[in-house]
Amino acid sequence: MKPRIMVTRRWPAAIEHVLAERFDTTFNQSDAPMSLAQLKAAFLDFDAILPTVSDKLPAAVFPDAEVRTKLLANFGVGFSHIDLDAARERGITVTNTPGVLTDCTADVAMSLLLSVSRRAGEGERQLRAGLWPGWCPTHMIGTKVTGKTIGIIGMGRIGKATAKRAHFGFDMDVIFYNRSKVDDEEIRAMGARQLPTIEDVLARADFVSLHCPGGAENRHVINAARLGGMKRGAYLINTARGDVVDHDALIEALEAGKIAGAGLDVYDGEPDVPPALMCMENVVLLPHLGSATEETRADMGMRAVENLTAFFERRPVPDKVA
Ligand code: 8YV
Repeated sequence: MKPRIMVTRRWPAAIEHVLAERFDTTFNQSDAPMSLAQLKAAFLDFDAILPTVSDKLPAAVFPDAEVRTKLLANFGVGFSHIDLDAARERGITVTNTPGVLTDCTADVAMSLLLSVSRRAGEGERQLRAGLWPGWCPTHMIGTKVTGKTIGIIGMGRIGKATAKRAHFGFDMDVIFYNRSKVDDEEIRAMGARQLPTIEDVLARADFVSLHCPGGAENRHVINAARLGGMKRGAYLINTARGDVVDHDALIEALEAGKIAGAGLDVYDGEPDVPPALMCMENVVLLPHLGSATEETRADMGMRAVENLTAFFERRPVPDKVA
Protein backbone atom coordinates (compact mmCIF):
# COMPACT_ATOMS: atom_id res chain seq x y z
CA MET A 1 0.00 0.00 0.00
CA LYS A 2 1.32 3.44 -0.95
CA PRO A 3 1.66 5.95 1.92
CA ARG A 4 -1.22 8.44 2.08
CA ILE A 5 0.03 12.00 1.78
CA MET A 6 -1.67 15.39 1.99
CA VAL A 7 -0.29 18.23 -0.14
CA THR A 8 -1.58 21.50 1.30
CA ARG A 9 -1.09 23.71 -1.79
CA ARG A 10 -1.04 23.15 -5.56
CA TRP A 11 2.47 22.67 -7.02
CA PRO A 12 3.95 22.77 -10.54
CA ALA A 13 2.41 19.98 -12.60
CA ALA A 14 5.64 17.99 -12.91
CA ILE A 15 6.01 17.75 -9.13
CA GLU A 16 2.37 16.87 -8.62
CA HIS A 17 2.79 14.13 -11.21
CA VAL A 18 5.75 12.58 -9.34
CA LEU A 19 3.91 12.81 -6.02
CA ALA A 20 0.76 11.25 -7.45
CA GLU A 21 2.76 8.43 -9.02
CA ARG A 22 4.73 7.51 -5.91
CA PHE A 23 2.16 8.11 -3.19
CA ASP A 24 -1.55 7.93 -2.52
CA THR A 25 -1.77 11.70 -2.83
CA THR A 26 -4.51 14.13 -1.89
CA PHE A 27 -4.10 17.72 -3.08
CA ASN A 28 -5.88 20.58 -1.39
CA GLN A 29 -7.96 21.65 -4.39
CA SER A 30 -8.60 25.14 -3.10
CA ASP A 31 -6.37 28.08 -4.01
CA ALA A 32 -6.52 29.13 -0.36
CA PRO A 33 -4.42 27.57 2.41
CA MET A 34 -6.13 24.87 4.47
CA SER A 35 -7.86 25.99 7.67
CA LEU A 36 -6.43 25.06 11.06
CA ALA A 37 -9.31 22.60 11.51
CA GLN A 38 -8.53 20.93 8.15
CA LEU A 39 -4.85 20.68 9.03
CA LYS A 40 -5.68 19.22 12.42
CA ALA A 41 -7.90 16.60 10.79
CA ALA A 42 -5.18 15.76 8.27
CA PHE A 43 -2.93 14.50 11.10
CA LEU A 44 -5.46 11.74 11.71
CA ASP A 45 -5.88 10.66 8.09
CA PHE A 46 -2.51 10.95 6.36
CA ASP A 47 0.91 9.31 6.80
CA ALA A 48 2.64 12.51 5.73
CA ILE A 49 1.67 16.14 5.28
CA LEU A 50 3.57 18.48 2.92
CA PRO A 51 3.06 21.97 4.33
CA THR A 52 4.38 25.31 3.13
CA VAL A 53 5.13 28.61 4.82
CA SER A 54 1.45 29.53 4.34
CA ASP A 55 0.37 26.73 6.73
CA LYS A 56 0.67 27.70 10.36
CA LEU A 57 1.37 24.63 12.47
CA PRO A 58 1.52 25.79 16.11
CA ALA A 59 1.18 23.24 18.93
CA ALA A 60 -2.61 23.77 18.99
CA VAL A 61 -2.95 22.28 15.49
CA PHE A 62 -1.32 19.01 16.51
CA PRO A 63 -4.14 16.75 17.78
CA ASP A 64 -3.92 15.30 21.30
CA ALA A 65 -5.18 11.95 20.03
CA GLU A 66 -2.89 9.34 18.46
CA VAL A 67 -1.90 10.77 15.06
CA ARG A 68 -1.42 8.87 11.81
CA THR A 69 1.06 11.41 10.45
CA LYS A 70 4.68 10.40 10.87
CA LEU A 71 6.32 12.99 8.58
CA LEU A 72 5.94 16.71 7.88
CA ALA A 73 7.90 17.25 4.66
CA ASN A 74 8.02 21.02 4.45
CA PHE A 75 8.24 22.67 1.01
CA GLY A 76 10.77 25.36 1.88
CA VAL A 77 13.93 25.88 3.89
CA GLY A 78 12.37 27.99 6.67
CA PHE A 79 10.30 26.03 9.16
CA SER A 80 9.46 28.55 11.87
CA HIS A 81 5.76 28.05 11.04
CA ILE A 82 6.00 24.51 12.47
CA ASP A 83 6.15 23.84 16.22
CA LEU A 84 9.03 21.36 16.27
CA ASP A 85 8.51 20.43 19.94
CA ALA A 86 4.89 19.48 19.26
CA ALA A 87 6.10 17.35 16.34
CA ARG A 88 8.82 15.65 18.42
CA GLU A 89 6.38 14.91 21.26
CA ARG A 90 4.25 12.94 18.81
CA GLY A 91 7.20 11.21 17.16
CA ILE A 92 6.71 13.13 13.91
CA THR A 93 9.79 13.71 11.74
CA VAL A 94 10.12 17.14 10.09
CA THR A 95 12.17 17.82 6.94
CA ASN A 96 12.86 20.93 4.83
CA THR A 97 14.38 21.75 1.43
CA PRO A 98 17.75 23.46 2.01
CA GLY A 99 20.24 24.49 -0.66
CA VAL A 100 17.98 24.48 -3.69
CA LEU A 101 16.55 27.96 -3.13
CA THR A 102 19.76 29.67 -2.04
CA ASP A 103 20.59 31.38 -5.34
CA CYS A 104 17.11 32.56 -6.18
CA THR A 105 16.54 34.03 -2.72
CA ALA A 106 19.91 35.81 -2.84
CA ASP A 107 18.92 37.16 -6.27
CA VAL A 108 15.77 38.64 -4.74
CA ALA A 109 17.78 40.19 -1.90
CA MET A 110 20.03 41.89 -4.45
CA SER A 111 17.14 42.98 -6.62
CA LEU A 112 15.47 44.59 -3.59
CA LEU A 113 18.76 46.28 -2.67
CA LEU A 114 19.19 47.67 -6.18
CA SER A 115 15.53 48.58 -6.64
CA VAL A 116 15.23 50.51 -3.41
CA SER A 117 18.55 52.35 -3.70
CA ARG A 118 17.99 53.26 -7.37
CA ARG A 119 14.30 54.06 -6.81
CA ALA A 120 13.15 51.55 -9.43
CA GLY A 121 9.67 50.98 -7.98
CA GLU A 122 9.05 54.67 -7.56
CA GLY A 123 10.33 55.42 -11.06
CA GLU A 124 8.22 52.74 -12.64
CA ARG A 125 5.10 53.94 -10.83
CA GLN A 126 5.77 57.48 -12.04
CA LEU A 127 6.32 56.42 -15.64
CA ARG A 128 3.27 54.14 -15.77
CA ALA A 129 1.15 56.93 -14.34
CA GLY A 130 2.24 59.12 -17.24
CA LEU A 131 3.97 61.49 -14.82
CA TRP A 132 7.57 61.26 -16.07
CA PRO A 133 8.62 64.86 -16.68
CA GLY A 134 11.45 63.74 -19.00
CA TRP A 135 15.19 63.42 -18.38
CA CYS A 136 16.58 66.01 -16.03
CA PRO A 137 19.86 66.14 -14.05
CA THR A 138 18.06 66.09 -10.73
CA HIS A 139 15.34 63.58 -11.54
CA MET A 140 14.91 60.68 -9.11
CA ILE A 141 18.41 60.64 -7.74
CA GLY A 142 19.24 57.47 -5.86
CA THR A 143 22.18 56.03 -3.94
CA LYS A 144 25.21 54.38 -5.57
CA VAL A 145 25.64 50.72 -4.65
CA THR A 146 29.09 49.86 -6.01
CA GLY A 147 31.83 50.02 -3.39
CA LYS A 148 29.48 50.41 -0.41
CA THR A 149 29.36 48.19 2.67
CA ILE A 150 26.80 45.43 3.01
CA GLY A 151 26.05 44.03 6.47
CA ILE A 152 24.72 40.50 6.50
CA ILE A 153 22.81 39.29 9.55
CA GLY A 154 22.95 35.49 9.45
CA MET A 155 25.77 34.09 7.32
CA GLY A 156 24.15 30.80 6.32
CA ARG A 157 23.79 29.61 2.75
CA ILE A 158 21.57 32.49 1.59
CA GLY A 159 23.53 35.11 3.52
CA LYS A 160 26.72 33.91 1.88
CA ALA A 161 25.19 33.80 -1.60
CA THR A 162 23.97 37.38 -1.15
CA ALA A 163 27.39 38.48 0.13
CA LYS A 164 29.08 36.89 -2.90
CA ARG A 165 26.78 38.71 -5.28
CA ALA A 166 27.39 42.00 -3.46
CA HIS A 167 31.15 41.57 -3.28
CA PHE A 168 32.02 40.06 -6.64
CA GLY A 169 29.24 41.78 -8.58
CA PHE A 170 29.24 45.20 -6.96
CA ASP A 171 32.63 45.46 -5.29
CA MET A 172 30.99 45.83 -1.89
CA ASP A 173 32.76 45.34 1.42
CA VAL A 174 31.11 42.58 3.40
CA ILE A 175 30.71 42.63 7.16
CA PHE A 176 28.48 40.20 8.97
CA TYR A 177 27.06 38.92 12.22
CA ASN A 178 26.52 35.22 12.81
CA ARG A 179 25.84 33.44 16.09
CA SER A 180 28.65 30.95 15.56
CA LYS A 181 32.06 31.54 14.01
CA VAL A 182 32.11 31.35 10.20
CA ASP A 183 35.51 31.08 8.62
CA ASP A 184 35.95 29.29 5.33
CA GLU A 185 37.47 29.66 1.91
CA GLU A 186 34.54 31.66 0.50
CA ILE A 187 34.48 34.08 3.44
CA ARG A 188 38.21 34.70 3.07
CA ALA A 189 37.94 35.11 -0.72
CA MET A 190 35.42 37.92 -0.15
CA GLY A 191 37.49 39.47 2.63
CA ALA A 192 34.27 39.35 4.66
CA ARG A 193 34.69 40.36 8.30
CA GLN A 194 32.68 38.76 11.09
CA LEU A 195 31.84 41.33 13.79
CA PRO A 196 31.03 40.39 17.39
CA THR A 197 27.54 41.93 17.63
CA ILE A 198 24.58 42.84 15.43
CA GLU A 199 25.04 46.43 16.65
CA ASP A 200 28.59 46.49 15.25
CA VAL A 201 27.27 45.51 11.83
CA LEU A 202 24.33 47.94 11.89
CA ALA A 203 26.55 50.87 12.84
CA ARG A 204 28.83 50.35 9.82
CA ALA A 205 26.67 49.01 6.97
CA ASP A 206 25.18 51.08 4.16
CA PHE A 207 22.88 48.16 3.36
CA VAL A 208 21.74 45.62 5.94
CA SER A 209 20.44 42.32 4.57
CA LEU A 210 18.67 39.88 6.90
CA HIS A 211 19.26 36.15 6.49
CA CYS A 212 18.58 34.64 9.90
CA PRO A 213 15.73 32.19 10.59
CA GLY A 214 12.38 33.41 11.88
CA GLY A 215 10.63 32.18 15.00
CA ALA A 216 10.70 33.03 18.69
CA GLU A 217 14.47 33.26 18.96
CA ASN A 218 14.85 35.95 16.33
CA ARG A 219 11.54 37.75 16.76
CA HIS A 220 12.12 41.50 16.30
CA VAL A 221 15.89 41.16 16.07
CA ILE A 222 15.54 44.42 14.19
CA ASN A 223 13.72 46.60 16.73
CA ALA A 224 13.55 50.33 17.44
CA ALA A 225 16.87 50.43 19.30
CA ARG A 226 18.71 48.57 16.54
CA LEU A 227 17.12 50.65 13.79
CA GLY A 228 18.29 53.66 15.80
CA GLY A 229 21.79 52.19 15.72
CA MET A 230 21.88 51.93 11.91
CA LYS A 231 23.87 54.43 9.89
CA ARG A 232 21.74 57.40 8.95
CA GLY A 233 20.60 56.92 5.35
CA ALA A 234 21.21 53.16 5.31
CA TYR A 235 18.80 50.65 3.75
CA LEU A 236 17.24 47.52 5.24
CA ILE A 237 16.57 44.41 3.12
CA ASN A 238 14.53 41.48 4.40
CA THR A 239 14.14 38.22 2.50
CA ALA A 240 14.29 36.09 5.68
CA ARG A 241 11.07 36.13 7.71
CA GLY A 242 8.70 38.97 8.55
CA ASP A 243 8.84 38.43 12.30
CA VAL A 244 12.58 39.21 12.37
CA VAL A 245 11.63 42.90 11.95
CA ASP A 246 9.42 45.00 14.23
CA HIS A 247 7.35 46.59 11.47
CA ASP A 248 6.05 49.42 13.69
CA ALA A 249 9.60 50.40 14.56
CA LEU A 250 10.58 50.13 10.89
CA ILE A 251 7.75 52.45 9.87
CA GLU A 252 8.85 54.98 12.51
CA ALA A 253 12.48 54.82 11.37
CA LEU A 254 11.40 55.35 7.76
CA GLU A 255 9.04 58.19 8.64
CA ALA A 256 11.75 59.88 10.70
CA GLY A 257 14.20 59.58 7.80
CA LYS A 258 16.53 57.61 10.07
CA ILE A 259 16.95 55.02 7.35
CA ALA A 260 16.68 55.82 3.66
CA GLY A 261 14.52 52.91 2.58
CA ALA A 262 13.62 49.26 2.89
CA GLY A 263 13.23 46.35 0.51
CA LEU A 264 10.97 43.64 1.85
CA ASP A 265 9.91 40.24 0.54
CA VAL A 266 8.41 38.89 3.78
CA TYR A 267 6.05 40.27 6.42
CA ASP A 268 4.89 39.40 9.89
CA GLY A 269 1.30 38.24 9.34
CA GLU A 270 1.65 38.01 5.54
CA PRO A 271 -0.19 38.28 3.21
CA ASP A 272 -1.30 41.32 5.23
CA VAL A 273 1.15 44.18 4.81
CA PRO A 274 1.07 47.24 7.09
CA PRO A 275 -0.83 49.98 5.17
CA ALA A 276 1.75 52.59 6.21
CA LEU A 277 4.42 50.72 4.24
CA MET A 278 2.18 50.60 1.17
CA CYS A 279 2.11 54.39 1.05
CA MET A 280 5.85 54.90 1.23
CA GLU A 281 7.73 55.61 -2.00
CA ASN A 282 11.09 54.62 -0.50
CA VAL A 283 9.99 51.07 0.23
CA VAL A 284 10.03 48.21 -2.29
CA LEU A 285 7.53 45.51 -1.41
CA LEU A 286 7.53 42.06 -3.00
CA PRO A 287 5.01 39.30 -2.30
CA HIS A 288 7.37 36.61 -0.87
CA LEU A 289 9.03 35.79 -4.18
CA GLY A 290 12.36 34.50 -2.81
CA SER A 291 12.14 31.01 -4.28
CA ALA A 292 9.57 31.76 -6.97
CA THR A 293 11.25 30.54 -10.14
CA GLU A 294 10.22 27.56 -12.22
CA GLU A 295 13.57 25.85 -11.67
CA THR A 296 13.70 26.40 -7.92
CA ARG A 297 10.11 25.40 -7.20
CA ALA A 298 10.74 22.20 -9.18
CA ASP A 299 13.93 21.55 -7.19
CA MET A 300 12.14 22.22 -3.90
CA GLY A 301 9.42 19.78 -4.90
CA MET A 302 11.94 17.10 -5.81
CA ARG A 303 13.79 17.65 -2.56
CA ALA A 304 10.54 17.07 -0.66
CA VAL A 305 9.93 13.96 -2.77
CA GLU A 306 13.40 12.66 -1.84
CA ASN A 307 12.68 13.19 1.84
CA LEU A 308 9.33 11.42 1.56
CA THR A 309 10.75 8.53 -0.43
CA ALA A 310 13.66 8.00 1.97
CA PHE A 311 11.35 8.18 4.97
CA PHE A 312 8.88 5.59 3.68
CA GLU A 313 11.68 3.33 2.47
CA ARG A 314 13.01 3.52 6.05
CA ARG A 315 16.27 5.14 4.94
CA PRO A 316 17.73 8.19 6.76
CA VAL A 317 15.96 11.35 5.50
CA PRO A 318 18.39 13.80 3.87
CA ASP A 319 16.97 16.99 5.39
CA LYS A 320 15.77 16.18 8.89
CA VAL A 321 15.19 19.21 11.11
CA ALA A 322 13.31 17.35 13.88
C1 8YV B 1 9.31 29.40 0.04
C2 8YV B 1 10.81 30.44 1.81
O1 8YV B 1 8.68 29.78 -1.10
O2 8YV B 1 11.81 28.32 1.71
C3 8YV B 1 11.51 29.27 2.38
O3 8YV B 1 11.78 29.29 3.60
O4 8YV B 1 10.70 31.41 2.44
C4 8YV B 1 10.20 30.52 0.46
O5 8YV B 1 11.15 30.85 -0.47
C5 8YV B 1 8.29 29.03 1.05
O6 8YV B 1 8.86 28.74 2.27
C6 8YV B 1 7.45 27.87 0.59
O7 8YV B 1 6.99 27.13 1.68
